[in-house]
Amino acid sequence: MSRLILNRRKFLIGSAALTSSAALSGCSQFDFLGQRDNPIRNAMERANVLTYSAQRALIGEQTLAREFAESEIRQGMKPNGSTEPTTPEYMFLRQANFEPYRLTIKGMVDRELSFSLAELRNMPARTQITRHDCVEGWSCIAKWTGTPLGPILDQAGVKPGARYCVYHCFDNIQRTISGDILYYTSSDLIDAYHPQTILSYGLNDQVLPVSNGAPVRLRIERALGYKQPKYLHTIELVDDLSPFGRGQGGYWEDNGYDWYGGI
Ligand SMILES: Nc1nc2c(c(=O)[nH]1)N[C@H]1C(S)=C(S)[C@@H](COP(=O)(O)O)O[C@H]1N2
Ligand SMILES: [Mo]
Repeated sequence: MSRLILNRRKFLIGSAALTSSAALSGCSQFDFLGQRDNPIRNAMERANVLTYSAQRALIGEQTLAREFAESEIRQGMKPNGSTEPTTPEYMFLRQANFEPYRLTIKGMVDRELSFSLAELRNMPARTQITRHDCVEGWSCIAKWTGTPLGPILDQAGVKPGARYCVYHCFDNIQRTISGDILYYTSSDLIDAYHPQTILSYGLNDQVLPVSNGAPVRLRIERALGYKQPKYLHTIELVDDLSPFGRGQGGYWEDNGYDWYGGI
């Protein structure tokens, strides 16, 4: 963990230094942008691709969240937040036993892809026993089974400028006079490609129940509970989180929770 933080920090210092020296040079100085071989221009161009490729460079350095033994599973996974979505789309899928469900990968990808539940279940699976920590102050150890997200993103072909995955969910977490607010959250690509990040369809050796996010919920094991989107239907690759919700990268993030939400 500390190694990763160090790397993230170095990475941030590096890019901040670049930004500030470019800023110091002042707007009127930006004529050099038209010159092909200007070193500052080259550095700025590299800063743009720093998004996907710099994140990829850190991926090898990732630490794993702690995994537990079967004997440490002491209780069922406590359902929290939405536990029974009532949107028409979700109710339709639920009564059809999720047969027509599709998970879509879209946005800054070379090809938009979608997968049925059967297709996801036929992909290589990973099972992990981990601890879920909710900011409300409780935690549960549970066994999650699903398909790793990284290879699926590779199939879609993440475009070089992409920086985040936005996770769109079916449930109306809040109803307001201007309409339903649907749950969403987001992560960087480091967390998306983390080896323990799985599209989970199994919980404690059973089919994932509706109360815990059926048919598919994402696990990002080094993040807090609100970064574990249930009722997931679309993963959108983007370079900017501001167009979604109130612009903070998630439903709870829009309500003041930290975006990174790391443990
Ligand atoms: N779609 C969706 N995902 C969600 C939530 C939610 O309300 N809707 N709540 C979050 C919070 S705060 C927690 S603690 C966990 C709860 O997951 P669980 O019901 O499996 O315990 O889901 C997270 N993901
Ligand atoms: Mo939570």
